[in-house]
Amino acid sequence: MKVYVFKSLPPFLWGYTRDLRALWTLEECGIPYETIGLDCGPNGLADETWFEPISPFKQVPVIDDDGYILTESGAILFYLAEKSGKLIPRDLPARAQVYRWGITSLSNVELMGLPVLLADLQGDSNPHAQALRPWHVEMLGRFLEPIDRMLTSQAFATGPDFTVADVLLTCVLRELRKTEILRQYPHVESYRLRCETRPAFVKTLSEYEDRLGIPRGSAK
Ligand SMILES: N[C@@H](CCC(=O)N[C@@H](CS)C(=O)NCC(=O)O)C(=O)O
Repeated sequence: MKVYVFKSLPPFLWGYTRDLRALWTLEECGIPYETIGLDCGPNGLADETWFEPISPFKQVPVIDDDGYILTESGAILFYLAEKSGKLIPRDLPARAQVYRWGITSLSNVELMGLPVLLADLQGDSNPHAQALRPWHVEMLGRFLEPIDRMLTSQAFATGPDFTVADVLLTCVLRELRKTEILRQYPHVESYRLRCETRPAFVKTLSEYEDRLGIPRGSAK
């Protein structure tokens, strides 16, 4: 398996990029892989025209499974879980819960969380994002409050077992890790930190930092 990832990034993106979730899942699933490293330029990957036939929007992550190419982090994670039979149960209703919480992570939590991150990264240079930030924070609460309650009685997103939905939810929550928001949802925050202690995540993050040539701990 080949996976397209970043090998250079500006500091403000360290630890936020979505290649991390694909790499973490590969580790959790025990799938051997090699990385193809891309440099993130001033326009991201927009100038990498050679990359367009592989990734239509010229974005990472992308996997190449013996010639089968797949983009979109959510699709990649479900594919890796299904392929390995790990991080996803066999039973259809239980499997559907994994899809449900993975999709919730992307389409509810990340949808409202990412604009908050972008507002913080762009600061005063983007007054429109600043103006909308409080609304995005409020909308996030609509999702994080019930998730916080849910995590008082179960360890992970779908119940007692860690699944690929937890990789997605944790990575999406990481986008908010330097904001004030997660402090308001203590069970969500302790869940995120607990998931990040998993050996596969620790290994992935260390290798991510080494690949970028940045100090250990700086993408945490
Ligand atoms: N919806 C896509 C988004 C992928 C995405 O935004 N990738 C970013 C890194 S996190 C990227 O490649 N940025 C470079 C660019 O857009 O030029 C996914 O989940 O995979």
